[in-house]
Amino acid sequence: MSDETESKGALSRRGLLGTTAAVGVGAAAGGFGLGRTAGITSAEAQTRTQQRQPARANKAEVHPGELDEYYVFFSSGQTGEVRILGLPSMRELMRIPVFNRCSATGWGQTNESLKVLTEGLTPEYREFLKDRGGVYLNGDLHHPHPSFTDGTYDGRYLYANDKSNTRVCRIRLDVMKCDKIIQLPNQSTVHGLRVQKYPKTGYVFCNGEDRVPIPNDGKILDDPKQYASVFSAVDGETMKVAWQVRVSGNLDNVDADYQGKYCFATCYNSEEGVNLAEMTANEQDWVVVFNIKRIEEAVKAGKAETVGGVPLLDGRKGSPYTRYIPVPNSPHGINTAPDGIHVVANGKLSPTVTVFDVRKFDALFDDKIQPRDCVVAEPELGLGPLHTAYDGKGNAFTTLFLDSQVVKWNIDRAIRAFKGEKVNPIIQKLDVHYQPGHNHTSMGQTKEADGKWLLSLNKFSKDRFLNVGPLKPENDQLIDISGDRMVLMHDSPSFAEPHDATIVHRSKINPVHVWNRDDPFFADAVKQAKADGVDLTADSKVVRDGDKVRVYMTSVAPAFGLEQFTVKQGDEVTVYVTNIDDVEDLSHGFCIVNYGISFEVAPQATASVTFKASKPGVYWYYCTWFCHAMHMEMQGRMLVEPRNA
Ligand code: RUQ
Ligand code: CUA
Repeated sequence: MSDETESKGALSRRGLLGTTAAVGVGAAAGGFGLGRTAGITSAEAQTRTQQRQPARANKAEVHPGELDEYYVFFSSGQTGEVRILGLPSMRELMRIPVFNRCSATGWGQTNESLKVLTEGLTPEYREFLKDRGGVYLNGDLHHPHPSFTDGTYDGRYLYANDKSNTRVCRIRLDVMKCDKIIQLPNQSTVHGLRVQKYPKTGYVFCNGEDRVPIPNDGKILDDPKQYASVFSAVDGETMKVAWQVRVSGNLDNVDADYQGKYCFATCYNSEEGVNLAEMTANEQDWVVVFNIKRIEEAVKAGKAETVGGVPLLDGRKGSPYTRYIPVPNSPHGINTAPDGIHVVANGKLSPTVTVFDVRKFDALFDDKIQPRDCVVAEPELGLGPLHTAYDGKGNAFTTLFLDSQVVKWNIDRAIRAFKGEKVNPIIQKLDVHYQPGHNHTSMGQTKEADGKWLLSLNKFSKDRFLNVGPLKPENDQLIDISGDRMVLMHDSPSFAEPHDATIVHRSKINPVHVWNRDDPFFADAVKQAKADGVDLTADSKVVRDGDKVRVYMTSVAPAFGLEQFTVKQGDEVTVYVTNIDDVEDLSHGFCIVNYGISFEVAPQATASVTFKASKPGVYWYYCTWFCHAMHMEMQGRMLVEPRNA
């Protein structure tokens, strides 16, 4: 028995279960059909046992000391960070804190990170957060996407969304740190996020998912007719909102073409309802296509309203800026093929995916054809299609959430079948474990798709790993797609919740080894030191400025520049630590015991924290990163004099 289910078998199994598209809707309402894997048949159990054996002598193995061929940028969902994995080893290489708080690096505590976390808040939410510490400490990071130049990755930035607090972040790929976070006005959540592929990024496209009143100030409450959802284009260089477009329905996922002319989003809830029954009442929803040039011209011509400080256009049905293409109810992922021509919208509640030809969009906007004329195929693939990836050889790989499978199918054959030819587009179905959401191919979102690897990001792991209690890891599976058949290579558990991932060839990414002293990331510290007459790379001293105290110290293994410093109770203290080691990987940390202060300082960086010395006494500080044989001795004392002394 092979380790895969043939398409024929899959169809008959679906027949056995009596499942149809209509049942898919019911399954969604009743727990999304999770019973399917709980009550597996013995044949399936046997298949699964076989899949526990290593599939092949092992191409996915990366031997000790060898480097991976690809970087994978993983989202972490409600953890709020970005993770970097190596592929094919699936080793986790690094975590980049973004919307979360990080105990190791001091993200959310250092002045450098607080600046990133606060400077892009909208005024109304800056006010709202005042009595909550001034900063959000949670995020829900779904979609990490690197910047493009001319249809492929250029190694400059990675952008991602925060669904929970309606933010967009940018990570600098030279230092692997987040340098910008902005919150989008007029919008509730950012769900889908993709970037402009041509000529470059350019725009970062951000889907507002929920419909809310604009402005959302309490004047309109339980009157959903007056709610709207909004699509935003953020300038990826300045990280400012370039424009927004109000749409009909809720936006889900988004992608862009390879010409720089159009972007398109799946849209559910064309009913504009506020509960599940209302949202799924219609047979059809839409893909909304945005005409970038028309929007830019309208904004330039002053046709946009300024709302919340940004230009907002009305792109609801019937507007010149958008077209709405009907697709089966509640589509989810939308993915542009590396051929630059085809775009696949994934059916979710429908067993089909809908294939568009972007070359028809000019005629669509000129009203020469009808919206559905842009559809060139609509193959039925299986239950719960969510996302599609490509091998660059004309094949597509679609996750089937309800069937717990990945289906490989051929785009050209799907187009021929749509025209009436008797040809089956489905090439192979492979069981995955279990309930896949996103999937990703190596370089598959660029015109340089190389057809080597596929990742299936599965929402459930169930029995695939040692039991760790009621909360389970997810299961990210590595699949070899270089041959005709997909072959499962590796199971990789992950913590909440890698929604999405981008696989980037290592030749595209070139991070620095140690910080550059001119880096803008800590430019504020350099400026303040200069004003205080301090050379950060040489001096360690305390500067008093009223009840503000600035403590400057170097760190070089195994000693801080100051063995002790003294402040007064009630002082506002800022400690600046500069790591003057320039040896690769020689990081230090700075932690003040019982003061809740801790942060990382990598080679040649400066990092700082500001706090109130509210409690008198002796407080040791120590280095948190094991830097030297005498690392334990790398410490000192903060002496806080009582105020009345
Ligand atoms: S969505 S599992 Cu947040 Cu990317 Cu489809
Ligand atoms: Cu410096 Cu440990």
